[in-house]
Amino acid sequence: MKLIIAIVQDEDSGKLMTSLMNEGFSVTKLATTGGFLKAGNTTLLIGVDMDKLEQAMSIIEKTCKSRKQISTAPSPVPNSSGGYLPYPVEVVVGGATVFVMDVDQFKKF
Ligand code: 2BA
Repeated sequence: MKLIIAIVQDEDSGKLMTSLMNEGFSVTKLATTGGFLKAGNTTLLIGVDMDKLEQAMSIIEKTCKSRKQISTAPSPVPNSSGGYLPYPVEVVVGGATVFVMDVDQFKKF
């Protein structure tokens, strides 16, 4: 068995959960925050049998779109008053960031 940890954008999470559950996958949704943008995103935990891994990955790939977001970064050089004013930067945020891990044991008590 494998555990898929998929970090996706909030906008994609509802559709992704529905698509996965329609195909019989069990999903747990966590409300998470990205370290760089410090904005909300969604992390899904999906436990899958080996033979269903590719199907789950393909649903994630098809459903999650990458988007551009504006963030701010501190200026690398000080301004005339010695401050470091933040300036806007454009970043492309996933698709999905996906980790696949081996599961040693899976039990429900
Ligand atoms: P955030 O950390 O908020 O990052 C949002 C987007 O900002 C990233 O999109 C990337 O395009 C950009 N970014 C991140 N760190 C950067 C940096 N040091 N300099 C410049 N740009 C940077 P994604 O790569 O698609 O990541 C989306 C979210 O997935 C991340 O949100 C984070 O929550 C998670 N993530 C990505 N890689 C990860 C990793 N190796 N481990 C854990 N979480 C990860």
